[in-house]
Amino acid sequence: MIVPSRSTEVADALSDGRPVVALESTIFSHLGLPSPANAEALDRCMNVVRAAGAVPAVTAVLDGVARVGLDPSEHERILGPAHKAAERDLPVAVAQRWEFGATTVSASVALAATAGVSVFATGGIGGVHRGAGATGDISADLDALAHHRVVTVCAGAKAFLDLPRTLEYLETVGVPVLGWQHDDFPAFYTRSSGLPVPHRVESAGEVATILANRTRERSGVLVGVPIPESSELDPIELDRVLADALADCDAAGISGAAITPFVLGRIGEATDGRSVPANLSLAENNARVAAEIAAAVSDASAT
Ligand code: PSU
Ligand code: MN
Repeated sequence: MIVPSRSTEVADALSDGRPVVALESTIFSHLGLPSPANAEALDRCMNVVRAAGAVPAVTAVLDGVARVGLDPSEHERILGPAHKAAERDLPVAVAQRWEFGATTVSASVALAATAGVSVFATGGIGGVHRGAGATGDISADLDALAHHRVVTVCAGAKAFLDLPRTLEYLETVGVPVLGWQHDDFPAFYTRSSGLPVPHRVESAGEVATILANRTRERSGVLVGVPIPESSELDPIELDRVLADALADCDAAGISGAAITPFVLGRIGEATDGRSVPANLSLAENNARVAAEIAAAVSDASAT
């Protein structure tokens, strides 16, 4: 089995029972955000986790080694072009000594769980793609949420996915979906997808208790945190932008793992970059909530 290498800071925090928050590297690479916003996103997420008293642990594969927690001198390495690494790619990235494998949500929750980190923050998760009935394109993120003992904190998923089917899938595989002080599953740039979450939670303590009382040893919990109101984009404009981005994706014959980065890039262009500050704001906000949850998980394990 893969044994990720933990930074000294992360290993020390875990052995002392202090809170740790895993962060994925795909969003900070060129696959997730354009430069220099990606560097700002990384800084803001790291800082907000530390300000809340937790230790940030970025996941990545560097020079063929799966890592949980990077040294600040290595941050530069995750801000550029990357090879996308989902969970199934991790053993390949090790065997073939990938210089930089950018870990997606599925790879990050797998590495976090193996390293003993219980809480993970990201921007948005992957999900069931529109038209999956024909293409079968369902993100490996969903299966990973079901099979690793990690709380994933996200702003929902982008509306270019099939959100009703994404929620159905999570129900089928037994992942509790919790709305953070909110009744709807969030849709990334907008606070509400129009789809209710099965359960609303008000506090980090509740999430920690839910994690502690799962019925399956290896299974996760998903928390949907709506984007802060002041950063939300206009839902009507966004619908149009998403429809255009998906049409462009079809016309360009893009398929498989390349779909998500392509559509993300198109949304950035079509909103004149206004999607980027929204993305930074929600990523930072998710990292803050994740740090609160990590603190509650540590407190619960100490008692
Ligand atoms: N959604 C975003 N930004 C992202 C991703 C998703 O808004 O950067 C990335 C995440 O790393 C996620 C991955 O795990 O895309 C999902 O890709 P796919 O659909 O190929 O499973
Ligand atoms: Mn896919």
